[in-house]
Amino acid sequence: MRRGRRQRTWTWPPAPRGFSLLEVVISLFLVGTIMVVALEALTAATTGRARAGNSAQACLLAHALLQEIIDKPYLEPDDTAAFGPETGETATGTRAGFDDVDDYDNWSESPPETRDGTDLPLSTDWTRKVAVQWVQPNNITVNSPKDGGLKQVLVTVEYKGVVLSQVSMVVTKSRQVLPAKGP
Ligand SMILES: [Ca+2]
Ligand SMILES: [Ca+2]
Repeated sequence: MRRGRRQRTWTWPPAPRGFSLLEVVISLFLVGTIMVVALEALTAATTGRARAGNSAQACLLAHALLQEIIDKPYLEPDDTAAFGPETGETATGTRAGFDDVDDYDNWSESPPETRDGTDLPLSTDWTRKVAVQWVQPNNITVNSPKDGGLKQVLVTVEYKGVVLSQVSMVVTKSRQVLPAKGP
């Protein structure tokens, strides 16, 4: 008796086979890893862009206020001069009454505002502070207990309590500008 033989059938191209469980698991792992890396890169790029934008805004806020201050006369032009605001100059709670450089000493505003007290746009969470001090004529890095003709102005800008910008300048008495007196 002759035993029947099974015939094998070959096809071309070979019939596609499915993925094994191991291949599926490896693929899922690779896709997951790539997504995590991509998300981290996207987050880093977004954070970096926001940080650069904040730095630029801090720089603008600091320089705008510094320019306003150094444009003022070195000494009080109208009243008996005092270091800091003279009588009545803080009555409005704004910078509107400030008319000499040292009036701005210890000024702090949050959010930053215009001279008349109007909040600047997009300034929530921002703070500007000013410190003014006499410095020594022969070494402007050293404070002076008296007026030697030089005042250093330091403007600090913070975002959510973190200092992002500090700019300073020394104003000299020789460039003092007094208002014209009428007849
Ligand atoms: Ca003043
Ligand atoms: Ca003053």
